[in-house]
Amino acid sequence: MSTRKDLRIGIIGTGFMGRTHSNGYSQVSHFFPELQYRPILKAVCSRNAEKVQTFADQWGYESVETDWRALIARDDIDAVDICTPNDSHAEIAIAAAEAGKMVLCEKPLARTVAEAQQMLDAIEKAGVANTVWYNYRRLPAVTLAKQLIDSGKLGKIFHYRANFLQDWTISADVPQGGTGTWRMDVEAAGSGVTGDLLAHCIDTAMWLNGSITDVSAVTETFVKERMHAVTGKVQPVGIDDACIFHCHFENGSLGLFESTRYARGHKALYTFEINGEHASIRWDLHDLNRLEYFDHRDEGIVRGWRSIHVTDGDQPYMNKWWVPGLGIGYEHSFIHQVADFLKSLETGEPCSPTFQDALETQKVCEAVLESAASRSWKDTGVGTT
Ligand code: SOE
Repeated sequence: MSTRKDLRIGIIGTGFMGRTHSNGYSQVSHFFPELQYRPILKAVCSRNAEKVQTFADQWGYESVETDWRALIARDDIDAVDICTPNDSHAEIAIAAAEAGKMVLCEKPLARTVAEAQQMLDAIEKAGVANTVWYNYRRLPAVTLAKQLIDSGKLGKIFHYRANFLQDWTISADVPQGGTGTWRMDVEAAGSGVTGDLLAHCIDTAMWLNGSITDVSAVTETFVKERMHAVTGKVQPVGIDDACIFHCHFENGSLGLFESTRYARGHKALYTFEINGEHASIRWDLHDLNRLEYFDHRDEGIVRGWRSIHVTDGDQPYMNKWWVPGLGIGYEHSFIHQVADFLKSLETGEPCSPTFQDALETQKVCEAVLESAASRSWKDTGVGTT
């Protein structure tokens, strides 16, 4: 007799993230067959009836809703997955938690710390399982970086450097608001590159290197007015187009972070480099299966940067895929997050990043924006000091 348990998913939002998550749910049981829980694509919700039906047909969802409240009210949904623009995360997550549903929320958790705190309070009150989709943690090379750091191979860490560069908003004709361009509208997104891109870098950084305690930032909005896709009016732009900050980590190391959507030629260049007393590591999303590693303790005549192709069965997640030497892609980070979430339901352990972890990232983002606005250093309130 099968001991398999169904986890009935209700997903809200059918954009880019709706697709990455749906792919994760669809693939996970094929590659992680040992997991007790199996996602069932029960319902998908979006306001446009025709589009949501097309999405359901394409991905195999059993049913559709056009009102997220109706989806949350259903008895046949165990977990609500929020893939909507940031301005609806808080309302949906709180309602879902109050209805006793597990909640998976796309990043960033919210627009502000205040919203994120309310979401965490609701989750904790309801005692429901939760996770936030900071997916890059679950690329094998990034997870290997975590293992190397935790094993002490780098020794004391001095520097953490990260960039996330894109170029899709340079044209002044890109509108703000509306489908596809809501990330340009401060009301919908909460912020610009800080919440959208630096939040990824901050999540990875605090996972790998501990709490960021204080920050000093500068932001710029290069195009000051844009047409709003919903109102049709030209309105002031409220988001940060570029953000650079430096910071202290609780472990004494220094951090330097840069993000922009105005770096012509870069579509999604996420890189980090960490320098420790004995060794350094660096990673680049454009070559996502590779981790570069330099160890000063290597014999002098062969000392140099090693280029580790993270595709071997004893490297993180890789025993689930193909054979050594064959790479995997961006989409696998989402499959791994679903797998880890399902595993957490078996073990009862939290699936990081939890709402609590994502609140800490939100605090750093907010301190970054406040620092830039006030041209002063800001404490993040994260960590123990
Ligand atoms: C923005 O363009 C974006 O799609 C982010 O919203 C994602 O979180 C990032 O992973 C890729 O870029």
